[in-house]
Amino acid sequence: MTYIVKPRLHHPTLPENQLGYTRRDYEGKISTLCAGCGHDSISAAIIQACWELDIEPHRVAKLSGIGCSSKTPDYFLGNSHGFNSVHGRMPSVLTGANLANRELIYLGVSGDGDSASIGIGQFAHAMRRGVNMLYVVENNGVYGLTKGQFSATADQGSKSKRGVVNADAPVDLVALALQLGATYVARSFSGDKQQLVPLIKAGIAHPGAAFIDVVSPCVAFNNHAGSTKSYDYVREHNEAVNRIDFMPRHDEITVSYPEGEVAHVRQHDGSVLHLRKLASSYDPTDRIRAMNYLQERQAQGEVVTGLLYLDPDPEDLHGHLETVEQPFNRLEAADLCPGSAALKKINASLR
Ligand SMILES: Cc1ncc(C[n+]2csc(CCOP(=O)(O)OP(=O)(O)O)c2C)c(N)n1
Ligand code: SF4
Ligand SMILES: [Mg+2]
Repeated sequence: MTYIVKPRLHHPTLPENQLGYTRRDYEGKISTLCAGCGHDSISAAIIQACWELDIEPHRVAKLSGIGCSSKTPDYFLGNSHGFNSVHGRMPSVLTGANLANRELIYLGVSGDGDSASIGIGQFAHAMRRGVNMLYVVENNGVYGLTKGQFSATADQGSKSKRGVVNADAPVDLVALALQLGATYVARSFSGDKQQLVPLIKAGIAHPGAAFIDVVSPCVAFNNHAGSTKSYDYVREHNEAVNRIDFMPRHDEITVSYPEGEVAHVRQHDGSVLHLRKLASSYDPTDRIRAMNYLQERQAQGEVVTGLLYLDPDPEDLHGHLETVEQPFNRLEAADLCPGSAALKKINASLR
């Protein structure tokens, strides 16, 4: 409950990361979500990933829209910058913040209602522009906060808690992100921390538009038989294409794997992803193949999880626009005003 203040004391032997912080230093307020909500597990995975990456909390900007999922940034990274925006508007606020200061790590948290309905236009443009961010959708197939109406990601034929059958075709945000040009695309499950934590770590390190769709059951309104976003359904139909181990640039790489089962992908910043292939023919650097694979497996009723696509050498929005390196708040008047001689030259070139 938000009115109960979290105790600041913790066990003196809690492990610390390289900055001397414990996991507790990456937590936020006490969650007000329903006990068992998948969203809380995603918050725990974000906390774990940031702690393991030795991220200084003040370097993170977490932004969200409206919904149970969009409330969660209050429950992690309590010492980071945060902005809870309007329903479906997180991507444009994040894009603006990123353009103003590229030095922060941008974490967008949204829901399936927030991103696939009211915010679908904003979602599309953030992906196509290559905004450097990790965008996480906590996907439960319903509008949890407003009591469980079907969202646009609910599968056709799936049943609501009251037995109503969804007649509409679903929006697949992973397929959209792939089509729109996102350079890191993954799907995971809130109940699979082993898979989710490295996916979040690699997504944060990715210098472009990274998107993770996390199936996250709503225990209050969408966890019954007939739902395709329940804990039981996802556990039974989860088809992982690979397992990731993420090695940040400064880590000594000591892990060894059996030959033929691992793909090593080096990212632009020097970090390395070790992908243990579970589906032997799967190549995560082939966008078209990823799109086909997704459709094929979905037609078989499978929920495909893992790292589905990665461009190891992406260009982000700042690269497209050739912006200056320095954040706006550090630019002086002299940097922003070219002077009358330069202005005259520009005007003359337009005559
Ligand atoms: C402009 C606007 N329209 C509608 C609403 C009502 N509303 C609040 S949250 C929400 C849906 C949230 O669903 P989702 O993003 O899936 O989040 P969840 O609660 O399922 O995590 C809606 C429709 C609103 N707050 N603002
Ligand atoms: S209503 Fe659903 S999404 Fe919202 S907190 Fe409860 S279980 Fe989670
Ligand atoms: Mg939802």
